[in-house]
Amino acid sequence: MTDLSAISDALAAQAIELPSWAFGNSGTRFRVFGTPGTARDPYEKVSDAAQVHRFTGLAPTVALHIPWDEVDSYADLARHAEENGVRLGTVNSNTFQDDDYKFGSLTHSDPRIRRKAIDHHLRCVDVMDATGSRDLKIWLADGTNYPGQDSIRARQDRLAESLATIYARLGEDQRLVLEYKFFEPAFYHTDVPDWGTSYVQTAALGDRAMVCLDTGHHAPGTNIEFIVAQLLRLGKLGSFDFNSRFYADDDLIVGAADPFQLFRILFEVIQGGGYANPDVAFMLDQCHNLEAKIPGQIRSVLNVQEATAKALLVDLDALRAAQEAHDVLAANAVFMDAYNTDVRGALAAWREERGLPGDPMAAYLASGYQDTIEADRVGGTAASWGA
Ligand code: LRH
Ligand code: MN
Ligand code: MN
Repeated sequence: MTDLSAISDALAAQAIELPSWAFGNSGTRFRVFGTPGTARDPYEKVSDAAQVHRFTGLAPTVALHIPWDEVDSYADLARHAEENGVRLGTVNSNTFQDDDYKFGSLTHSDPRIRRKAIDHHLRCVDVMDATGSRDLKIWLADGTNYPGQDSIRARQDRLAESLATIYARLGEDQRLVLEYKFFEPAFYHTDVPDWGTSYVQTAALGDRAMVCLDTGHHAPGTNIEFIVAQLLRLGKLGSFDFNSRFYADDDLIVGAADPFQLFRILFEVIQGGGYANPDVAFMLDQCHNLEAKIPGQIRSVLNVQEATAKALLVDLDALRAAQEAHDVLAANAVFMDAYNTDVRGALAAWREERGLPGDPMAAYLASGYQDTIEADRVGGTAASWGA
């Protein structure tokens, strides 16, 4: 069995934030299928997220999305989280499901709409104050569909102004992370399409504004680990939204489509000092359209843990020696040796040493929680992506 003793402390430091929306029903524009036992409100989403942490020890926080996770008292929701052994984390804003934002939100040419979008973000900061959350995560659907539709440049200027107003409202210990995405729902141009735009906009704000990298938000073939290395170099990598994709922004289980890419990303994170570093938040941004949601999230965090263990196992001395000698094949072999190591048995033993189940997935299925929620949650409407 692989010896994990040298990386044991590093593994113990791992913390992955879960998205509340992964516990609601979701789908494509063709159909949202129901799944038995799906959470009906933010309280049930948090309870379900807590199960993932209970069986893996990997997921101590839950991200909220406003207004999907609207509740009367966020302090009460935070209490509920703590009673369940987790905490509330990042607050995500949402300016993409309101008719007013048809032509933009923080970039809109009409000052009234822009103000409304800014006010939504200020409210999100109020929520953060109540929950003790550190990060406000902003992803904008803003953009245009046709060349000439609007001034690309004027929209950047308006975005800068709106972000500055939001940034000024943040507390000393709070941060703003700006997520980029190269397309969808806008198809000609997106106002924050790439890490460069996110970097430029957040650099203008200050040190507490960082970039959020969603692994599904790049053109096919993009070398994402290069972006990771660059942002860490610049001190601007604030957070990850992990998921995997075959085609577009598929939001599938992280490590499912391309486990090698996940390994390469985590290797750059570790080399760049971004691992176990409070400045870099590791979140999932996924949807479970077909599979059960809690096991789907358990699989996800275990995939991240497995890739992390492999990335931590790279023999750096051997790698550097091969690199210095420009021995291309030897360097690549050192890298691949770590990736090809089967760490599953060793990780199971590592978990058991810490009082966790060796096989979290089996332990969850045996716990009866899934049967209970399927039997109990029959009334009401299951929460869905967007409600
Ligand atoms: C946009 C996005 C963003 C949203 C989430 C639901 O595609 O990745 O992070 O908040 O999906
Ligand atoms: Mn995302
Ligand atoms: Mn996305």
